[in-house]
Amino acid sequence: MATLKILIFPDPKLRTVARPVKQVDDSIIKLTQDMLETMYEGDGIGLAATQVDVHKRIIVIDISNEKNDPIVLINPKITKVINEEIKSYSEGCLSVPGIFEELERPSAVEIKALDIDGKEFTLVAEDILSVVIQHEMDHLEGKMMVDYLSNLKREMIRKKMIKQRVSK
Ligand code: GNR
Ligand code: NI
Repeated sequence: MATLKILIFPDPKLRTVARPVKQVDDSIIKLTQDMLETMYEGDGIGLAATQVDVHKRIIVIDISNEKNDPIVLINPKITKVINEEIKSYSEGCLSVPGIFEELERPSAVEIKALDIDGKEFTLVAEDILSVVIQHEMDHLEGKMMVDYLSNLKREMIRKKMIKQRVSK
């Protein structure tokens, strides 16, 4: 197992649209293991392959307190959006370290994806799981949480990230 380097906003590679996985083979399994290790090391609850500069449609998530309940989603598709209710949640991102912003999203989604065995499954997600899945699926489209903020706020965050990068 290995940890991977996480791209930091405003790295333009974070804007890449990820491509579907053709076959869930050993290299994909190893990648998901490395992504999980990277996510746990960063104290994250989700990670999209985009964030580690791999532009394939793969997401890992673990919202358990014990960090022992990993979920792998390959080629995920949102098949239903419960749009009647919009909920606000304070979101963070491993690619925008130290920034937390309240964002509004549909409260629940139904997703279809392939698991680590290449088998399709359906997941109905609510609350934090729904938020994280929508956040990660945005990454696969090259979209980030800062895109929902005002231009002014995004610009302040961009400057802060560049300053942090220089001082590291
Ligand atoms: O670790 C993370 N926490 C989080 C909190 C609220 C909403 C979304 C997230 S995802 C984030 C990890 C990350 O950057 N995933 O892309
Ligand atoms: Ni993120």
